[in-house]
Amino acid sequence: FAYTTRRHYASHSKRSLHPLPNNLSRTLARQAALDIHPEVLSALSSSSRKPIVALETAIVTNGMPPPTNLEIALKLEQIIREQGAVPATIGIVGGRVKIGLTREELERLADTEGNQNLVKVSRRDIGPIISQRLDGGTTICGTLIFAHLAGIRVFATGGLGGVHRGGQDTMDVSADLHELTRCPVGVVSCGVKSILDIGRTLEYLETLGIPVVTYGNTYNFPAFFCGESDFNTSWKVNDPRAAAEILDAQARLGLQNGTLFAAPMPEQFAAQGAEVKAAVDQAIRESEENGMSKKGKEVTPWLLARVLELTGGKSLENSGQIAVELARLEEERHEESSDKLG
Ligand code: PSU
Ligand code: MN
Repeated sequence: FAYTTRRHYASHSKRSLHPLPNNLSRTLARQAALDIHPEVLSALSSSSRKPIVALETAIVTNGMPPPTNLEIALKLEQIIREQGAVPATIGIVGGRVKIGLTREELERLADTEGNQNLVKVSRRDIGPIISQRLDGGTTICGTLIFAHLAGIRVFATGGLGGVHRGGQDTMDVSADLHELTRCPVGVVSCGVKSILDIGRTLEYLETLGIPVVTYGNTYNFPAFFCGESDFNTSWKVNDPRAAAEILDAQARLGLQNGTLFAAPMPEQFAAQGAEVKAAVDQAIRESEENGMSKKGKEVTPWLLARVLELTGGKSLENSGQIAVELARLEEERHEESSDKLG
């Protein structure tokens, strides 16, 4: 108990002196190939602490063609800001990890000139891409790692990677799933990528001990933007406060796993959702028939653009609101413990 109390004091005094969160000491931050954008650094610091939402860049470098990728990345940041949170778009530029990208850096990753070789960065790629000073977009796996390193606890994205169809034979299972066991970050999404085996992905998440929570008034796990799936989750929350409380409860126990929040598409889009589903099914059939067809590659960008159109960035709004509530909870807790100590 004495230890806990001492630690409590220590983290208190650190809070006022230290601009960086506990996951990265000052010394390490100086030595690492890592830059935190001034706006994000200020949002992380105790004096001006603000809610932050991490965003990935694999969808910018590898998911969508220019200039749509740049437009969408900027739009996502804007939606986060409108919710009163600070966006931290994470990527790798010239072999340096960037937590929060400048406009120029984002443009470089969006490759509007079309002359770059951009890496899709998962955990396995981090050492090589940094040492070879390349540019790359971080997947959900890669983004989780750096968000956690910086102490960012909410992350907005479209679709989580998972078990691919036929994955029981090919063993094609995204590293996104395992990363959620080591990064205590809330991932707010529309579900998993539309090309996956949803049932097996949910089984895998259960085995890994990742809470899967439907964000809405249903237990149904959304089929990305194709409406309902045939699967239910064990938990649902209906508002940002309830979502933040889940993250907070886990954090207070020091649990290291992340949480997946999956928000179904708003009801008024259900009909369009069915249309999209038919298109996805057709695209998947085609790509299955002729291997990874050109059409198959183009379908993701089209779908991503479409989901934004259909949902109006709903999942982004949700994540912004959860980050705001989480910051509020932390503040309340901070005041509570100050009262107790004082
Ligand atoms: N969702 C999409 N398109 C994508 C991705 C997600 O609709 O390109 C990206 C995300 O960055 C996700 C990654 O983390 O794909 C997973 O890729 P893999 O299955 O190779 O791990
Ligand atoms: Mn894979």
